[in-house]
Amino acid sequence: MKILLLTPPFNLMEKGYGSKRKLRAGFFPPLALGYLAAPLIKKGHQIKIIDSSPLNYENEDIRREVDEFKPDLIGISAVTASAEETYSLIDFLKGHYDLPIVLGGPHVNCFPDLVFKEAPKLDMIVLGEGERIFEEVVDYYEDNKELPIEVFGTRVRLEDGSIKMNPLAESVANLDEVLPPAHELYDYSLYRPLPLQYKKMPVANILTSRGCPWGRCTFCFEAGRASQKYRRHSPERVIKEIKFLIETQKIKEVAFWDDNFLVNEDWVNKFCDLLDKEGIKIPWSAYARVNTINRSMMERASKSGLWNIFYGIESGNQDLLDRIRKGITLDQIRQAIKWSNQLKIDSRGSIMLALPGETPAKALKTIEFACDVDFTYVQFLPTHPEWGTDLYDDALKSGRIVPMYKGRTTPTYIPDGYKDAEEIKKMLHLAYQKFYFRPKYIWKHFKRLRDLSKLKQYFDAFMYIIGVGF
Ligand code: B12
Repeated sequence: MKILLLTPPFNLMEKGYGSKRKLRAGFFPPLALGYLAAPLIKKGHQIKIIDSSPLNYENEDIRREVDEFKPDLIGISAVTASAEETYSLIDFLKGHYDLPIVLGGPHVNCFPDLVFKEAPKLDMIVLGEGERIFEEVVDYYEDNKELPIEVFGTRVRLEDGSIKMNPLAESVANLDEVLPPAHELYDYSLYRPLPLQYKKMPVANILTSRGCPWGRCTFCFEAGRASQKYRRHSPERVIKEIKFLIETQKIKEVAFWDDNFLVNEDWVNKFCDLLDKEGIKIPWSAYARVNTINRSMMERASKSGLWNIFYGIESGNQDLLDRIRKGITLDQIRQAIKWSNQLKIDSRGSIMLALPGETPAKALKTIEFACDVDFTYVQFLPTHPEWGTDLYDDALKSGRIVPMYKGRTTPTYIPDGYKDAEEIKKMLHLAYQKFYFRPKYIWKHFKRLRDLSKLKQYFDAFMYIIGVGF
């Protein structure tokens, strides 16, 4: 059977990152679609993946692809930020083709009731981990030429318009049973991380775990509607995937997108030992929490290629960190960045300005803290309370939501401590200026500029900062 898997058209740079500059960066292969494809390919189905954002596709471009590929079934993956585009795509496709459309992804998991209302022509949704459920749906459809109405983990629109809600499916207990994503379906030339967030191209994104071992931060879906049990692959399985990617896709770097990669020192040590044993010498980056790392783990990882760590810092005010249930202290942040700097591992801190309870004075304290702690890079973003998170409820209690979402750098929430969105915007600009235009900072980075390829990345990074910070 022919199955087309899609992400909807979405201007990631403008709507996602909020940059006014047209930078083709910050894209990664859609892992979810690759995971869904792998077991289907094994069964002999023909799968095509269309990742609309990096292709710059509109609905009409997708129509061209449908005409060419002639799928029997279409699967779409959506995040809440791309919900509008997803609904418009479903409408558009249903207007032109009599094809069943199945929707899955984080948006569906957060708002399963809403999607059927907002996309009146949608046939079916898949809740939770999709691999096994979608396989079952496809098997049934292949035999009967209609969508099944009783598969666990699905909800289906019936002929009378009502929705059949099936029980949820169990998620996979042993993650190693899940086949690696069908990397061969991605066009790796389309993908590129943000400037200065990679050393060598092409970069592959890999997940070694599902779920977040902390899972309590109020701003994150992992803490609420879309939370899932934490599970991790064996180090052996991850090494196998990296080797496959090096051999078949000529991958030169890996970006681990786990919510927290540097957790469980034994796992990390075993993984690094295996990298060394297999002679895999590629740079890699990862996300971490400042309270689960330690110096020996970082040192071991750095010896086997770790060069860049992304830390969720959020604020330089302890009371605000506690309010969002971040579970970290300012001392832990200082300590983590001190270790990173000692071990020459780049650090990127992500900071949320205008959290509930924040005042301009507290924001200045956060900016000062970021400069003082000496991260390699920092991104400052205005708090965007995602509907359905605990932060959203908290935000409503002490501030107001501005409904217009125009990208991550546009304030959508004004805490009581601020006059208006303009004041938050000015604070964001000030944050970028204060952090990036310090003579000490500029000199430090000037010294790092050793080759021309780095120069191009610095130029792109400069344009990106101008795009989001000015
Ligand atoms: C990597 C990543 C990115 C990367 C790359 C995205 C990509 N191409 O894969 C980048 C940096 C580009 C990114 C951008 C954004 N991201 Co992001 N991202 C992630 C991250 C860390 C991993 C995603 C992933 O690969 N998961 C692994 C797969 C296997 O899980 P999955 O996507 O849930 O898919 C499974 C099921 O949902 C289901 N499924 C999914 N799709 C479909 C489709 C069908 C047909 C079926 C049947 C089933 C199905 O089956 C899959 C396999 O089991 C997640 C957090 C996380 N840990 O999941 C956030 C996450 C998805 N991102 C999030 C957000 C908010 C964004 C941005 C809006 C941020 C921003 N303002 O820019 C943008 C939106 C861009 C976009 N249009 O996708 C939120 C989404 C919340 C929500 N309610 O929608 C998440 C959940 C983070 C969070 N905890 O809040 N992101």
